[in-house]
Amino acid sequence: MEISQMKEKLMATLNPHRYEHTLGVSYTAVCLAMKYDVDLKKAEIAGLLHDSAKCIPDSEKIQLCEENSIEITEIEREQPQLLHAKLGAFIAKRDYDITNEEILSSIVKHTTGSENMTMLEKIIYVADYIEPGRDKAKHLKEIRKMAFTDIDAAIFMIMRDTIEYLKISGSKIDKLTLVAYDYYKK
Ligand code: DGI
Ligand code: FE
Ligand code: FE
Repeated sequence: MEISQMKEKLMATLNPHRYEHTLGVSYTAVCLAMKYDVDLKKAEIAGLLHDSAKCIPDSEKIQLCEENSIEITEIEREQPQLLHAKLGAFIAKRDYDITNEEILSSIVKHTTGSENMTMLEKIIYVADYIEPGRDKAKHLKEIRKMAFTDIDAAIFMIMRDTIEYLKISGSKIDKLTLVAYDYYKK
């Protein structure tokens, strides 16, 4: 599928705010891919599709997982919005004909991160946080700069600030998020 066709489809399934965010993540991912020698097209597509399931209502997210044998963890059942990562990969495959496993796994991991990420996974995780439309997170200026000098250090800062934010807002933290943080702390 052509990029332009993907964009049209996304525009029809996301709200305007989410669509703009998606474009921001896509071109930020391309910039990072230039810096870190990753295939530009894969970065562009993964950025475009990473939140493709974001605007599905929570009850439908659960239903879609159940119908398609996608495992739902305990925390995902409590916080169904977390499922948009796994479901994003499902939608990318089903509705956008994406079969490339590197792209699909970067979508699956974009919310919690994980240990030992591939460079494309790192790029999507970071681009999601630093794209120009973001303005609320702490330390954005430093993290944006760090993303282009030491991407692992940027990942550490993002995980640190995300966990702090989740603690302050009283949200449960996914084990994957904590395991990933432990890994990038070193
Ligand atoms: O989908 P986006 O908003 O672009 O970004 P995202 O996929 O990183 O999702 C962001 C939200 O996910 C943010 O409000 C923090 C939340 N999140 C990330 N890790 C965890 C989490 N929420 C919970 N409850 N537990 C986590 O471990
Ligand atoms: Fe997301
Ligand atoms: Fe996002």
